[in-house]
Amino acid sequence: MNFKIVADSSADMLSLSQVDFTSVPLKITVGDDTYVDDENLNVAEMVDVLDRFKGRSCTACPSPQEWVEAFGEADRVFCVTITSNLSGCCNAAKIAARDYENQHPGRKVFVVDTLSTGPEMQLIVEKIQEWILAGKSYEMICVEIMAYLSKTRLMFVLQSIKNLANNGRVNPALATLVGLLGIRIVGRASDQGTLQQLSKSRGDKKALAELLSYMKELGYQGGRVLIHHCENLPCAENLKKALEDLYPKAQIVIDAARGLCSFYAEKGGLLIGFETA
Ligand code: X90
Repeated sequence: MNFKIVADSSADMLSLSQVDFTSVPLKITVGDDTYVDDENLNVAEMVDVLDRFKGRSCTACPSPQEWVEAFGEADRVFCVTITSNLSGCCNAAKIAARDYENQHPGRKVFVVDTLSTGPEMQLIVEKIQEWILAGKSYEMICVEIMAYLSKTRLMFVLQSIKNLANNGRVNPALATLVGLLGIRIVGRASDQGTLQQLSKSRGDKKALAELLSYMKELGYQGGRVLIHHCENLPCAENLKKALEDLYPKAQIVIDAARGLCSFYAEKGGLLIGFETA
């Protein structure tokens, strides 16, 4: 029985070390150019172009066909998607799963709607890998994924929500904050998988303090943390240091966001996925 993990590119993962893995890219259209969010994308260059671009830009999720191709020849697939409340990804994956199972009787696909994105998706993918390596059954892993998901959270600190607002991904009240210089929006993925603003702060220092106190409030007690940043390594490192001071045993990993998350989180944005107790 061979296992495979497939995730859309909003997980910010290009590969996985020990289990068969494929990232299925979303696409980002900026004026007449379309960027495919795969290993060939130069994220820094795209972010730079976006920074200067004044016209319309948007994103698109993979088609069911693209998902099916990624499932390959696996007997058991764990398919991890971005929140179904902000993207058609999960819906396309569910159609793909049904087609795949019909075309290959006996094979199975478990679609996980993470109601989140970025580093929280990565936490889940890595956990599934751990369980596969530990020899757990497909059925067992399906059950455990849902339990694990209820213990992980996603928070974010954004300097701009222009792209989220222009693409109708935040509520209009939040969208009015667009472009306020020096303002940081601290928020979380809500239980419905939408953006929920928790506070507005002026400057990075205050935003990080807010973030830390909300992490605690949401149940963080020193578990695993993944920080994905869009061109903002200094801020990610400050957060890592602050967390290590408070939780010396915490396992914290920093990584750069790939295309989709960089498009929406924008320059300076941080996404933080973490485990609660
Ligand atoms: O289908 C598509 O075109 C993709 C649309 C994705 C829209 C939202 C992406 C958000 C990326 C921004 C901050 C974190 C938000 C967390 C909410 C669950 C990252």
